[in-house]
Amino acid sequence: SASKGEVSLLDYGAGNVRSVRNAMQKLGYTVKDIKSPEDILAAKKLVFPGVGAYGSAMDILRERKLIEPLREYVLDGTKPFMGVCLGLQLLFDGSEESGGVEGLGLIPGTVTKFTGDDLIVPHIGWNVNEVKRESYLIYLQKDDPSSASVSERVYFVHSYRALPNENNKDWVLSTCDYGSEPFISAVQKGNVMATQFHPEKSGFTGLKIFDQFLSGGKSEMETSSALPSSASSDAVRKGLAKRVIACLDVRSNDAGDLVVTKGDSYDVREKSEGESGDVRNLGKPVELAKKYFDMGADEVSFLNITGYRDTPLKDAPMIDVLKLSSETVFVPLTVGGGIRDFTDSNGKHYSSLEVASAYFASGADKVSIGSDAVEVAEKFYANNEQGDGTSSIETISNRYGSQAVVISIDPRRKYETDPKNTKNKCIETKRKLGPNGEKYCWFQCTIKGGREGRDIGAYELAIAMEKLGAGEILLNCIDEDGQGNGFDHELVKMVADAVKIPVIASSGAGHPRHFSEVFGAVPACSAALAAGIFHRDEVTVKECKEDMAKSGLPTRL
Ligand code: 1PR
Repeated sequence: SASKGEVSLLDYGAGNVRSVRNAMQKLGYTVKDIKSPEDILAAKKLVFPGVGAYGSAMDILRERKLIEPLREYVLDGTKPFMGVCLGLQLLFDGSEESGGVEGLGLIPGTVTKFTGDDLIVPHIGWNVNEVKRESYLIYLQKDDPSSASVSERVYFVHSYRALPNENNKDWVLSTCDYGSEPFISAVQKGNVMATQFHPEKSGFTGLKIFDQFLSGGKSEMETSSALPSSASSDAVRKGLAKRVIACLDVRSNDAGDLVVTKGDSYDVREKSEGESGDVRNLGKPVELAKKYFDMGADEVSFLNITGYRDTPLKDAPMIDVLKLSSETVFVPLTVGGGIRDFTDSNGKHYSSLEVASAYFASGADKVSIGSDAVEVAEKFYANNEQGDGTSSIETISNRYGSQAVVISIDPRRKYETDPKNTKNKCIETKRKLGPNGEKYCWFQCTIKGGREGRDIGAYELAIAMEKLGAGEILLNCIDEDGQGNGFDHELVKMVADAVKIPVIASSGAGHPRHFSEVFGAVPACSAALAAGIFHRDEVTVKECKEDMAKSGLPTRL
């Protein structure tokens, strides 16, 4: 079909901008890259997705002499401008991020870090906007002028935010409630618009916001399910939703094809006559990712489960899986497996930062680090609870932001007759006693997909990772993996109560009610992930969410 016209994209190379590009292309626009200061002033429509840290973004814009043309374009105001995330924050006077930095100075106010008692930061996930004034943007419109209306949920991921005040109130289009006070979630004045949330990660709702803005309010996309049904209770419709994540464990099978597989307690081979058989094949990664997006999954994760031994950059299939998936999946994508330093067979060294960068450039929003995190945590404790600045966690989070760094923990229950027998945090278990009736247990971290146990617990690892700059914990459990008996609430509670970053419960989902149960038992748990039940078509994402809504949990339906 004919192009709807040209959109210029300002990609300064600091993170996943591929998804924004893919969204424009999917909407029928031709994307032109900004290469020089002149390109900005020549643009007909300009999209500015900000990624990474505030200070380094300003540094790059300054080096490339883009600050003045950007200011001029926005101040002129005759052509459409759309900023996303940091692309909104940079419009303000400045930010306290990166030790206090000046911004573009186009909107009054300073961007500050979230505050609030026991608040989980980063603010990651699907939240609602409260719309402050009329807008032609149907997903951000005030349908009931007498009271503020709540829009459909959209995807946020950030630790800093701008607050509404007297001086910027004519800019504020919507706010979102999180932390001690509502923050600015969208601004608009004439042709200039910016969102703190990510339209390119907000499913069809987000695509429609882009489309409406870029076409001046004339989106041709289906708009029937515009606003959330007010039939569900406020508890379900409002606030940060508990996320449901679909996970794809990916590896090559014996024929060399990349397949989605699934283990029982991490054993992914079919059982045949006492011998281990073929690698279980549950489908193709790109197709399944699209299927889960269409089913309403809030995020999709790929774990390259042989990443500990394969060299990930040579392992081009994972890069291709991401590139292809990000063309059809408009929710966040995480990739894990093999995020660490390595030297290839030709003796060339790659840093974990380079490995992660290749994944971000291919469409990943977050990378997940497993084995390497355990070794980094051991060094952290040996070094007086300090990092040395060189680890994968520190380098990737410094460059791309903490929200881009997920720690995948693969713990296994270790039973003790006496908690004093281990230096690691031990609980008295009610879930399941040990093989000899032991009452106490801790959760031992493993590396290399559970093949090697280390003398550090999931609790200790999570605390170390938060201190080093990780933004989220993906908490697996080898004992429960593939068992279908529900999540290990004792483990999830122990870790979720220990850190202020979001924790994703994983391993053991066998029924829709298991999601409601873990969120009910552990209010600090932000998300829950499942693999087997979705791959085997036993349970749909929708069934999980309906059960959550019935239990009064904030849910993106
Ligand atoms: O150590 O940084 O290279 O990362 C390797 C990654 O691969 C880690 O995130 C590790 O969790 C994962 N991994 C390694 N071996 C396996 C395996 O299964 N043999 N899979 C593996 C981990 C666990 C979950 C699973 C849930 C839910 N899979 O992701 O999806 O347990 O399953 P369920 O709902 O069916 O119970 P590195």
